[in-house]
Amino acid sequence: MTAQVSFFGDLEPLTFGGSDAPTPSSFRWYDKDRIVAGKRLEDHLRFAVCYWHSFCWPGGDPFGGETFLRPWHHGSDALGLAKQKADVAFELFRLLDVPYFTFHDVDAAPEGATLRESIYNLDVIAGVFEEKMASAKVRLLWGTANLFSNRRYMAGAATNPDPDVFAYAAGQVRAALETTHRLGGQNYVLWGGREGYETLLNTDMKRELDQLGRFVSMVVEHKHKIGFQGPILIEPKPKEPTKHQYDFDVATCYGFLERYGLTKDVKLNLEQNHAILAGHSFQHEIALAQALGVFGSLDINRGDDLLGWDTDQFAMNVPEMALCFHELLNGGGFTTGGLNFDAKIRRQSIAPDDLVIAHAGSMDACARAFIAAADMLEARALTGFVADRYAGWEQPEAQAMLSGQRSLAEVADRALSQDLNPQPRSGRQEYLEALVNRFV
Ligand code: XLS
Ligand code: NI
Ligand code: NI
Repeated sequence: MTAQVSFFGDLEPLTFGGSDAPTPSSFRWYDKDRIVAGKRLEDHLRFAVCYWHSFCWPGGDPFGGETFLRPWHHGSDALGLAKQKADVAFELFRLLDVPYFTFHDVDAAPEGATLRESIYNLDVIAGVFEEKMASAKVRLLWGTANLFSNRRYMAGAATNPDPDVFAYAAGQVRAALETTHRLGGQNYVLWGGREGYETLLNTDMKRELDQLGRFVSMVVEHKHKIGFQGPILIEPKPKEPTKHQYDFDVATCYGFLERYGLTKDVKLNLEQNHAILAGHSFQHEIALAQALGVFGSLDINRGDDLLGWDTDQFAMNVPEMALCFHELLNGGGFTTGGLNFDAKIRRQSIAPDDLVIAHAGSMDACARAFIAAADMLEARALTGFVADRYAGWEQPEAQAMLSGQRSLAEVADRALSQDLNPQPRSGRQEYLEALVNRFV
């Protein structure tokens, strides 16, 4: 038959086979129809396969070039190769039975010699996607534009000192947003890959932040103009490629969105490895984004404990993820977001089915972690303890302090008149850690 069948050999679509099922031909934990916390697992987890790491990255590192030798990376007919790549991509989506995928403009379609030509190419491939999606299950979780690889963006896209670069980026984003809309995308992502700086010796930071604020506002205005329903998502990352990224972490992004009046339309796409680079846990970033009302979606992957960069490995650590999913579920789970595998196989994983095994293994790990999280939540193992810990704040006098009905002097006077002498209580961390281990 076609190229896609021969690329993955004779693999059949994966199905749930139970915990003793042989890998990689079955899922052991990801039973998509299992009802967990009131919903099918598939509808909770909303897995997406990303285009860039799986089908575009050739397996290079700073010391060595391509290891994968994908057939669609070699040849001169750029659009033909992009179509071949789409065949393989949709074959992987089918084998994994995933509900979503994600892509950058330049992952899907070759960059042309001009902006106009690039937009034409994207349009052609969007047509190919549309045709494939008509008979496939897979839907688009989000689209995005790559505003960081081309050398024109070396000093930033929206934050570039040259306004023509800002305009060029607007050209790419308009096309990518409209393509995302055309394909029924649920969100649109802006990762500020080059929106940061290397040295203040050549940088006007205030000006660059204002440029970025205006750029994101323009994207929001355009989203409304074309009737795109989903949120715009920005993606925090503290460093790499630039030394100082303007979208450092959740707290920094929230400050940025507040300053430019964007919190209503823009939410956050959080990534595990980025959280670690920022000196946080993923769990912390999820909980904070939810607390601030800007939670959007997740890029699921894993950093390496010993390496200080964005290794983007497939997430496999069940106990760690269980705590993240506990936050996710406790905050109500996804609405338009999902779990996007912003993850790449290692450069020695050169067999075609390594792509299948990596995704399936991580889907299983996520499912297992999610089930543990749902059990923990149902038992109120952690939430019950936390509610008790703060129970004093439910008392009328405490509520009055919080709601602005008491001044500092009134509160202070009460502490004196009642001769308050509060006694510390144990935080019971080890008790709780041991409790978590009963579920994972
Ligand atoms: C890179 C980012 C990127 C975004 C999409 O570190 O994670 O892959 O998710 O541009
Ligand atoms: Ni990402
Ligand atoms: Ni990343």
